[in-house]
Amino acid sequence: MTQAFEVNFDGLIGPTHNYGGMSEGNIASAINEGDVSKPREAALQGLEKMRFLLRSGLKQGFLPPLKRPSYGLLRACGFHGSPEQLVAAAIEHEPRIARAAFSASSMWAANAATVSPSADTSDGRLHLTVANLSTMLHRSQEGPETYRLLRSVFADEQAFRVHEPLPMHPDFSDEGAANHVRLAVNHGAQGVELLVYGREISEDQSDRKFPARQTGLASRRIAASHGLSDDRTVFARQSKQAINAGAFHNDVVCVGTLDTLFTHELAFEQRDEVYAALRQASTGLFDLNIVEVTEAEVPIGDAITSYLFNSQLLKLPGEDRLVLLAPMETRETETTRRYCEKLASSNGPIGRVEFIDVRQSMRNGGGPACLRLRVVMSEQELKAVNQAYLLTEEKIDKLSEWLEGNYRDQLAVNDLADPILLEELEKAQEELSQLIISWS
Ligand code: SUG
Repeated sequence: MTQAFEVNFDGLIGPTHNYGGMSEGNIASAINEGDVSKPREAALQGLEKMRFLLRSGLKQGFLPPLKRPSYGLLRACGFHGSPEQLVAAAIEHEPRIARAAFSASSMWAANAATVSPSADTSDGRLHLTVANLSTMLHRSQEGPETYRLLRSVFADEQAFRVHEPLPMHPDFSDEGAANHVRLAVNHGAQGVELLVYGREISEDQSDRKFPARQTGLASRRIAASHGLSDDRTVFARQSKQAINAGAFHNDVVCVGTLDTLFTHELAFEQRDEVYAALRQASTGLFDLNIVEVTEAEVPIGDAITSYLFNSQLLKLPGEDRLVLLAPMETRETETTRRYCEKLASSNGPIGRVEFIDVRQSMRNGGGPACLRLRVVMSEQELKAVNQAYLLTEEKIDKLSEWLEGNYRDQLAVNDLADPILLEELEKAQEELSQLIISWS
């Protein structure tokens, strides 16, 4: 069995981070619409999370922000003229489109792609399918750019296969790894992949308060194109109750790694069947631990506002039990704080909880787990990946210097109309490209 590592590629938070209120069904995004954001603080919080993981002995990568504003989106929506004219006209006539064009949403790298490690795929390559993110306008522009980016990060075709997004149609709505969990005895062993969806294509949606962003069809086509084994793959439906409470992605109510699934009891529509299917799929590979949090312990509403489950569940070198890297908000919500205390004093598979400050992202509904794309890689794959995107502390220092020199302290939605902002964004982009080139 080959040794493998879980590498977290975090989305570097871009200089246009703002509170656009763009995501229906994402309660934090709706509540904070129109607030003044703090792009510099947001990006520094993200970098400090990466530094924390690196210092904990894990391998850490990053994905640069996609270029914003997206003039392509504005042109496609019928605006024309110079960049300044495009932006000014969009802000005047269709502010929602303007906000979409400026969205820094690629920071939530868990939505970049679904990833299957080479130990699970029929051709022995590591497969990544870029998510089409078709449900939300501002996110639907990410796919083609993310595809180009992932092609350059995972360029070696002997080792990696990067798939284009599924067709841009509601039948194939796909939100990437936010609806995917991989379990295994150790990272290098064959695993069980759990693909979670919110609707089937022909279903009546009238009992839904919020959109279900992933279809069963999309999940099944991804599993097939990655060459996953039927016996080791489980498809599960998110519960309507969870979606209606604001769990717009499964990773808001569930996270798993190695032999442990940490989940809210209301995460899945047919909970008992899902657990039984996971136990069946893991037979002969590992003994599955399910750490289930009940509604009585943590009401689903608290799980969603605190983001208890949008934590990173990590195996740190030298520690026997798993560590849960949770957002600060989990410590500030009574029920989740109590639950974390209980977890730490129990002798279950999760031995410790650490809290991290990613408040700027949290206010848009993005916790620690949203900010990272997990890629399980063998030694050989680690050598084959584009080294520019693997971090060291020195690179983190450089990125933090770069953003200190380029990001605004504050950004109000009205500031998007400022033509000087466009010049600043061009300069920031150019300097970041130069840095990455110097690391290639
Ligand atoms: O898609 N928020 C993102 C948050 C994504 C969280 N990702 C995971 N759960 N893995 C979303 O809803 C809000 C942007 C705004 O309103 O400006 C936003 O897109």
